[in-house]
Amino acid sequence: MKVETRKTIPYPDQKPGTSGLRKKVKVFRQPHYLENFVQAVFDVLGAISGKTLVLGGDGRYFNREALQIIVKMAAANGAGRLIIGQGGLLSTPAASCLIRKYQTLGGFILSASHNPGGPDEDFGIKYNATNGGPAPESFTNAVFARTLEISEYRVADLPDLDLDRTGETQWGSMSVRIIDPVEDYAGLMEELFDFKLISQSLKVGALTVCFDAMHAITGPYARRILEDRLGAAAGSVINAIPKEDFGGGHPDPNLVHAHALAELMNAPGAPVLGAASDGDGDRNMIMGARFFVTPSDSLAILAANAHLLPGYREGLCGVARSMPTSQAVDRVAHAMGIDCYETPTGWKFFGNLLDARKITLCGEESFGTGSDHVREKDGLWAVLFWLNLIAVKKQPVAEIVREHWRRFGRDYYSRHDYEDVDSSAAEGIMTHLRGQLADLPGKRFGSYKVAFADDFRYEDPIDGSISEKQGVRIGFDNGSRMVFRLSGTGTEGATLRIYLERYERAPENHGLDTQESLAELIALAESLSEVKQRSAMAAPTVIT
Ligand code: VG1
Ligand code: CO
Repeated sequence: MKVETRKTIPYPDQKPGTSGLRKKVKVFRQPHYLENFVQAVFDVLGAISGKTLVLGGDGRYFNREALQIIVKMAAANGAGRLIIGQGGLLSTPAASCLIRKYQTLGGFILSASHNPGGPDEDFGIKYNATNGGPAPESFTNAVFARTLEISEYRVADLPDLDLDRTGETQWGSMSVRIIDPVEDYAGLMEELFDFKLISQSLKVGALTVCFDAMHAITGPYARRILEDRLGAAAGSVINAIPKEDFGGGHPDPNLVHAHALAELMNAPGAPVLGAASDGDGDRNMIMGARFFVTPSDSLAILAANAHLLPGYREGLCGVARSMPTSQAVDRVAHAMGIDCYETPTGWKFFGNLLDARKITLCGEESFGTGSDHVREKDGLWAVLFWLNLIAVKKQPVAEIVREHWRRFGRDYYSRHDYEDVDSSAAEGIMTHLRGQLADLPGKRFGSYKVAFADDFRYEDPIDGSISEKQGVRIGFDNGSRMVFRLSGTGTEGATLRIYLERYERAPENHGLDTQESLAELIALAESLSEVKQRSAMAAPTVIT
C-alpha cells in the first residue's frame, strides 16, 4: 500500500457547530476541504495506529464519496480496522451503539441531520469518541485550531472499496468489516423494551402505528424492527427508502415538515401512535390520534414512567435537559427525588453526565430524547419507548399526557424560529438583549415580573470545563421563561430561536391552545428582542 502525503492549505471556516461541521455540499467539494478536516481529527487523536473506527452516514448526497476518502485516509494514517455500515449507512444512534459495543477508538458520522440533502444542499461530518458520544468541546476546539495550521494530509493509494457487500476484507494495511447497519442496534433495542408485549398488542390490534421515516436513514431500521420483528402491519413505516435528497424535503420531524404523518394522525381512523424521525435518525416526533406531544413533555413522561419498562426497571439515577427545554422534567425529577441537570444545547454536553452515571435519561426540546444505552439522542428508541408504554398502560397517547399534566401541571411550550436572518442583524439582536440583562430583574411587564436575566454559562460538573454565552435567559417570578439563542447547525445566514414556556398548575386550564396561552409572553419576547424590526421579518419561519 502506497501512502501519499499531499500538501494543502488551511480553510478558515472549519469550526464545528452544535453537532459537527455542517456546510453546503459545494463547500465540502472544494479541493482538500474534507481531507483537511479529517486529517485534523487524526492529528488531534494522535495515535490511531492499529485502532478501530466506525464509519457511516445518513445516506445523503456525497455520503459515499466522502466515505471513500475517509477510508483511504484512515488506511494512510495507520488505522487497524474499520467497521462500516453496508452502503455507507448508519443512523447516528446506531453508530454510537457500534462504537460502544465493539469498544472502538471512535467513529465518523456523516450527516447534516435534519438539513436538506442534495448537490445544492447540506453535508456534515462529526467525530464521536470512545464513549460513543459526540466529541466534547475541548476536542472540537483542538480540531478547529489544527485546521487553521494544517499543511498536509495523508491518503493511501487504494481503489474504491465495495461498500455494498457485507463481510471482512483486508484493505491495504487495514481490515475492513462491512456490516448490516441494523442488526446490532436492533439487538440493543430488544434488551431495553418488552418486545413480546409490544408485538402481542400489535397483533390483537390494540396498538397500531405509523412511522414516517421521511425518506431518510431510519427507514431500514424501522422496517426491520417495527414490521419484521414486532409484527406491525406491512406499510406501517412510510417513506421508508433512504434517498440522497430525502425526496426533496426537510427530514425534520415536526408538524411543518412531517405533514403527511400529521394529516394522517388528524384524520378519522388514525393509528394509536404516529411517529417520525429525522435525516440521521436521532430525533423523534410523537403523536397520538389528533394529539401532538411536545418534545419537552415527552421527556418528562418518559422519565415519570421509565420504571415500567424492562431496561429501566431499576429506576433512574438522574435526568438532564438542555437549557431551552421546558422545565416539565424538572418537576418529575423533584417528585422522584433525583437530580435534574441543565446543560447547553447539543448532545455533547450530556456525555460526561451519562458516563459518570449521574443521569439515565436526557433530552432536548428539539425533538431529541435518549438514555444511557448509547451516547446520542435516539429517535427509534423514543418510539419504542412510547409503544412499550402504551402497551403497558393500555391508554391512548392523549390520555397518558393529560394524566401526566393532572399530576405535575402543564408546561405550555413553543419555539419560534426566524431562519435565514442576516448574520449581523442576528448578532445585533443578541447584543441588544445582552445589553438589557443587568436592568431587567425586578421589572414588570403586564402580568410578568422578571426574576432573573442572564447569558447561560455552564460549568460541567464532571470535568469542570466552562461553556459561556449559551443563550440569553429571562425568567419570571411565576416560573415562565423565555430564551434566545442563535442556531449552531445552519449553513446559511443565521437562525434566531426564541423559546417560550409558561407553567399552568390548574387542570381546568390544561386545554388551552399553546400559541394563545403564550401570546402575552410571545409579544413580550418580540418587543424585548426587536426581532421583527431587526430581522425585517413579519413572523417566524417555523413554529414548533
Ligand atoms: C439544533 C437543536 C439542538 C440539537 C442540534 C443537533 O441545534 O436546537 O437541540 O442538539 O440541532 O441535532 P441548533 O444549534 O441549530 O439550535 V441534529 O438531529 O441536527 O444532530
Ligand atoms: Co439529527
